[in-house]
Amino acid sequence: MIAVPASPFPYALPPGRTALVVIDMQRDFVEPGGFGESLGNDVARLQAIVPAVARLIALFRSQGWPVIHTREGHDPALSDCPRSKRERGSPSLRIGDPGPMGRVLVRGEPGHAIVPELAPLSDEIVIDKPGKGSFYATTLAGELARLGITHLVIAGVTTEVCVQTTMREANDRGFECLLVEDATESYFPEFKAATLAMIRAQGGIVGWTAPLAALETAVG
Ligand code: C5J
Repeated sequence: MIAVPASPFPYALPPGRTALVVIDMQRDFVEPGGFGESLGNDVARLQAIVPAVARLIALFRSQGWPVIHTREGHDPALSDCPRSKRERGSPSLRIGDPGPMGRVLVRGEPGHAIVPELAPLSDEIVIDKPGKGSFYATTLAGELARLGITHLVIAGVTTEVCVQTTMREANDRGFECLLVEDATESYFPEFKAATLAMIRAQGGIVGWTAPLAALETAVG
């Protein structure tokens, strides 16, 4: 076990049973012209964490530990996109509409791709998900079982939406989860702060949080 200084208490990381899950670091959320911006958000905050996420991915690759990437999106016919999701609110572009990076949040379009700096290696697992949680309607649970994974280190965007939903889904399935504080981001700083606080409250009711440097030092 590797002891990682974390909140609310040290996180015991078992090498060989720990995977990194990088959530939705897609152009549609991180770059101008995509889904995130169509909802009225400033994507610059999310762009700023790309170097930290790259360091985290490099750490896992250097240890030979699994790196799993997720992508939120829908098939071109939008058959897996609930009407409620497409029609809610008044975005400048709706899911499936043509935008500067192709059809918004549709698989195979340029905007759906993971940003080039964090591109998955050919042998890394990529989970396509239609929802906010990474377990809903995906193969993630099966992949983790196949790999014998019990612990998840989590990064990506956005902290209070897909990251938190995934961490709660994982926690309910018995995974011990650590969220890397500076490798996750929200369009809303106050939502990020609140999410980190609620995850580690009540003795780590959803899991742990730690800065990237603490994990890097502990893993060595
Ligand atoms: C959102 C996500 N925020 N990846 N998706 O719609 O967090």
